[in-house]
Amino acid sequence: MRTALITGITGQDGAYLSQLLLENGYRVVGLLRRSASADLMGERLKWLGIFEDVELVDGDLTDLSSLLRVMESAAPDEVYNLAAQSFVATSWQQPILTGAVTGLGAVNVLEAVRVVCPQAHFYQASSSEMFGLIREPRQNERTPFYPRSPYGAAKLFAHSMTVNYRESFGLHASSGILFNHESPLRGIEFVTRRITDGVARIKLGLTSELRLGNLDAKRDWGHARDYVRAMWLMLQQERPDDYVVGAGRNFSVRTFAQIAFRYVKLDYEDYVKVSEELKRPAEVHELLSDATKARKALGWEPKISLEEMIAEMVDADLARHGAQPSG
Ligand code: NDP
Ligand code: GDR
Repeated sequence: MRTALITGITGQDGAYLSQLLLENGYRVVGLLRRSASADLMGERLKWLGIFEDVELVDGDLTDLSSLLRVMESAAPDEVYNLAAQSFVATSWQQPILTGAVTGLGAVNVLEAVRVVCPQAHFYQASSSEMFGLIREPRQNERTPFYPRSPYGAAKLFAHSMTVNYRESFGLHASSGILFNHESPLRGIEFVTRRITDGVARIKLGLTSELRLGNLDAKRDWGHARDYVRAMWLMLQQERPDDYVVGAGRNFSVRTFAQIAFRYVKLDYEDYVKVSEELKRPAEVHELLSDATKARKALGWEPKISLEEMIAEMVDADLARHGAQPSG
């Protein structure tokens, strides 16, 4: 039985990746940071019905000693570094924490792998936010980076260190440069969940408006369930490498809202209000992937359409607020 260690197991991707690995017969060990609200942890794993099937071990990305200990006890064949301060807007308010967790934290994991289990295959959760102010209309592995937030800059540092550990120490270290991926398990602060939760509340008469920031930003959105499969495929390759993963088409926040409201037979223009304070100090206006390499080398294809994903997310939010699915 192969063992996978996942940092960030309690997040959106950690939950779906755990499910995929369990289905493939893995022993799944996840890093859990200490919380005073321990009883509230693991909600996403519970939602997927796999909470009892994973092993959770204490540790924090900023504490190298805890990572060394966890590597020794878990003895992983594969390590997926998904933990991060992952909300871009917060990274301007907490730039030092974001650097410590999202940037240096990745180096702590790389160090622990190098010292304890150098044969393990390592995955770094890199991000399309590293492209920031885009240098090419479609971004692939050769597109220059231009991060626009402390988050993007921290991810670029972690990404560069992953390449460096591969080239300096021969680690089987790969990076997935993933474009936005969403699901019913997306954190409530991200724009897609904010919209689908708002749609559900409005439909049920719990509120009468939805406040959003920049409606013109465009993102290349996919479903997390599709994207964690790409992570796993990368670690099954003989040689480590970097891959862009995205659907290859983008939509504006406005269009996402339009589709979500239309799904419950409402018009977004009647409910969406723009709040200046939800706009960012520096915006990533648009992102669009060229995932040719992942398609060819990994045989990866996304299977879930944007419309299917939005329907699933709205239905899940309606159910969370106590209603029946509408579709
Ligand atoms: P989430 O924000 O849902 O999950 C982040 C995870 O990191 C949580 O499990 C969180 O734990 C954990 N974490 C945060 N700080 C620490 C710490 N100091 N020590 C240990 N664990 C910590 O992110 P996603 O699942 O959406 O994303 C997974 C990764 O992929 C992230 O690195 C993200 O930046 C990156 N990424 C995401 C994309 C997306 O569209 N979703 C696209 C590209 C990259 P807790 O539950 O305790 O808060
Ligand atoms: P992003 O995701 O910053 O792309 O990072 P987010 O959903 O937060 O924003 C996407 C775009 O929508 C605009 N926007 C709003 N965003 C939020 N959160 N709330 C709003 O009300 C709102 N209105 C408009 C934003 O300005 C932005 O342009 C996500 C995270 O998962 C990162 O961790 C990951 O690396 C990248 O995706 C790829």
